[in-house]
Amino acid sequence: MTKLEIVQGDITQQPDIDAIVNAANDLLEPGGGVCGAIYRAAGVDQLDRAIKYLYEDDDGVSCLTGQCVHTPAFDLPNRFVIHAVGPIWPATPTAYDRLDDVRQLGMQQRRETAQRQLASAYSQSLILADVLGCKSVAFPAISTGIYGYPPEQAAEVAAEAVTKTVIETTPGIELVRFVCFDQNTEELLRSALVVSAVEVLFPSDNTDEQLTLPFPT
Ligand code: AR6
Repeated sequence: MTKLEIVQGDITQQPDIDAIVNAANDLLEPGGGVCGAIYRAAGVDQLDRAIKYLYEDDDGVSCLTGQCVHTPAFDLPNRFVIHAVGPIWPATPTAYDRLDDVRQLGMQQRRETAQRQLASAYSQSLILADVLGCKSVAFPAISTGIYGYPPEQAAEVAAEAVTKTVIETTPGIELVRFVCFDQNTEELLRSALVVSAVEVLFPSDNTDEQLTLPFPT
């Protein structure tokens, strides 16, 4: 059984965790927020060199949104950094939308895509950590900073994706820690985890079945 923990703190200060997750960008470049903190703590030059050495091809370095790659953690006290690319929240119609009707998906569909990509960033990180033999993983609140994903919705997606993945796919992971930078994120995640745990353990599909079961006469 996997233990899920929520703490308030800094993702770079989790010495008892095997793999910490970076809220990366799709070019895997050093950035601000969590990404900047992780690069500084790991050592900017060595992390940057590792990324290029491991993942550069003729088109440069990139990682699809919703996917992840890993590097050593270098000067961080962890074994690995998993660089997961969360989605940018589609907030307002862009010039691109107005110009290109044919390829325009519509705001609702783009938000649904972002939701799937965010869930994937969490579940793929856990699957990769499991493949790497990690027993513990720490996540920041991916996409809720510079990428603008609304924190409440992001907490629901994170809670559901992690709960489902550890139960269905990566039971070998013993500890998942959500490291929240502020109290609001922590509270949102705490509520979302309670809801998703109940939903995963008692799926609503079964409720009707249970209610309509014939009673013995
Ligand atoms: N530890 C834990 N959480 C943190 C820390 C920290 N040290 N620092 C910030 N947060 P963000 P994103 C919280 O912007 O939205 C980067 O430039 C923060 O308060 O780091 O996925 C990348 O390179 C927020 O709740 O990630 C990308 O270009 C959450 O972590 C882009 O930003 C995520 O904020 C990714 O944006």
